[in-house]
Amino acid sequence: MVNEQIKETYKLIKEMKVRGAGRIARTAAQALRALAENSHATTASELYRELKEAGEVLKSARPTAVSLPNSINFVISVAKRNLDKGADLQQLKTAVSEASTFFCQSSENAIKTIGSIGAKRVVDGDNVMTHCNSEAAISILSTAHKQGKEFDVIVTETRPLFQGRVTASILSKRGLRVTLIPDSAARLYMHKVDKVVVGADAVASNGAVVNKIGTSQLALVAHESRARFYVAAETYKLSPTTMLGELVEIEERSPLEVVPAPWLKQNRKVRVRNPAFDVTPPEYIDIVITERGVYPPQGIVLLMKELYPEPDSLSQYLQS
Ligand code: RI2
Repeated sequence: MVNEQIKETYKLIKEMKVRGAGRIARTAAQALRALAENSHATTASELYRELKEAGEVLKSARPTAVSLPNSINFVISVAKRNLDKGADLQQLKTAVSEASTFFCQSSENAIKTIGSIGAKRVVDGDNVMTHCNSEAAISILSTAHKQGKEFDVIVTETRPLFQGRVTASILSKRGLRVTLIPDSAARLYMHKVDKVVVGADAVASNGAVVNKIGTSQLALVAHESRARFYVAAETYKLSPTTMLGELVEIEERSPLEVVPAPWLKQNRKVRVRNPAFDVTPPEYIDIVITERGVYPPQGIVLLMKELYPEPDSLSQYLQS
């Protein structure tokens, strides 16, 4: 039985009270840390079993963002290594706590680094479009703004949960010039757009990017309009199991996020679908901006192989 805190974290992630691929990864790592610190386990093996069980529960909260299993696998792989080396209970607790802190700090640093790398691609006079709410994409735009670059940002509102409003509000409060548009207006505005910058929930080994629903439509329209299409993705968004042929599962959420309950009742025969993500093929992406540098989508597999040499075992991500 997993403890209350893990159940609470599961709920927060599932109900999207905590959302954004990077944020859910850090939240899961922190939950494992809290579990280790507060556990009543009497042996290291018992604690390890608790961590594994909690990890599986947390991973099941949302199926698409690969940052979630990557962060959990990282913390648990450190625990496993320590257990195998004969760590006692206290040593295991310390190792888990340090691994969690390390993951969270690396994540924050990655977002900053992506900001400074990506900001080089923003120039005075640009019109930059972004979609949904991505810390990595926001980092690029905010960094470019801090550097004194003068540009405009167009934010799509991102139905059904309107996370684009969150982005518009953050950027506007930071002093950027922001226009919010409905998703359906993207093509109308694309002719003035120079660059589109979006985040990622998962990057597959062929360079395809899974991100918030509507991203692939934007990419298609950007391609038609010859606007550049940039993806900002920390390396824990790379999906190692796609190298083994696994597909990224697209989360389908409740129809009640799309239409209210009374409407659904009155229109029982209408099937309402609510896929949370879509897949943008590599040919519509110019570059993937990671904290390890800028990659063409077709080259991302090289980085993936380096960071995840054993894709089907516990993640090697960030291990020294
Ligand atoms: P960062 C979000 O998913 C959006 O799809 C966003 O583009 C992506 O995670 C990456 O966000 P959701 O959790 O990690 O809102 O860059 O469904 O913040």
